[in-house]
Amino acid sequence: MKKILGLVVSVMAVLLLAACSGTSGGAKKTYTYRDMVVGFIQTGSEGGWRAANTASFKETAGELGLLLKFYDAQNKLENQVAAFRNFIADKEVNVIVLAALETTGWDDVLKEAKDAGKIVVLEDRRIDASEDLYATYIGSDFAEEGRKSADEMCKLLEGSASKNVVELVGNVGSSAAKDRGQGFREKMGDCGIVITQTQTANWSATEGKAVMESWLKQSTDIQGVFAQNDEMGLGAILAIQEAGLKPGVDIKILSVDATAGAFKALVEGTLNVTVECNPLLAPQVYEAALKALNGETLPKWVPSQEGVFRSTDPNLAEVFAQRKY
Ligand code: GYE
Repeated sequence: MKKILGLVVSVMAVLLLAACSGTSGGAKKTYTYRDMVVGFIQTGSEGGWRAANTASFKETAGELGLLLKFYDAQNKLENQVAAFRNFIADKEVNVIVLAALETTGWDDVLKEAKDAGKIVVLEDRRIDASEDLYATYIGSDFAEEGRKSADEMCKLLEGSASKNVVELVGNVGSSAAKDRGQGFREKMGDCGIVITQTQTANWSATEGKAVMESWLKQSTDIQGVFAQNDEMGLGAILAIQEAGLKPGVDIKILSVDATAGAFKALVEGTLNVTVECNPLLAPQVYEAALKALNGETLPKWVPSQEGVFRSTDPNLAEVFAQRKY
């Protein structure tokens, strides 16, 4: 009798324990996209690349059936940090996606998000923070884009007696600007390129034109322009034309992104090269977030695959016609 009683008590204790631990023998919840509520903190709307990146997140959210709460920080870091904290406080949000304006200043909010049990995925821009504070980073190898840019500029300036290149920089705190500049400098020495001017034009066509105008007033002994994005390159092209010179001929122009504006300039011959930077990252980001929600450990960086497009490419018009952005 005592044995039976002891057995009954033991079984009840196990069931009680299981019930308290919430497992009660039931399977662990498996999340689907319909369970995902994503707080997305975008940089702003500074150009064609950014418009395509935003569209990717909005369109893919609709296709997958997840709820996207989109925030445009209007290129202000303080807005991004505030939005981050709002999404942490928002009980509905279980995933936070960040396109960081700057590489630094994220440790506090990332720790707060971790403590709140929120999944964080970095998209587009990498940051300087401990890897255990985010699930993964989905974005380009900007340093490789910089190295590709230098290699292509070397080809454009082959045979030129001088190889003076001016550099239009994105916003200086961003990983895209830092890494593209670093990559370009790693390889420019291979052919004797000298950077004679470098200045930020904040990813903007208007600022790119103004900066290029100021450089041309100082000297026209410029053989190449390395613009860290297409908008600034297109601005430089206008300034070169207004100075009575032929962009793409008198001065070689290379930019980064491969947006529609750049393809138009490639076809016209005013732009020589655009190095692709893929903005259509949402499918990879949402897939990574779902895996993280379901407890999977992810690689800390998933680089995008990207190409190079030149005004001399034989099938340029056909390629342009098939592109999404
Ligand atoms: O090159 C530029 C945008 O982070 C890769 O940001 C992105 C960059 C892109 O403003 O056009």
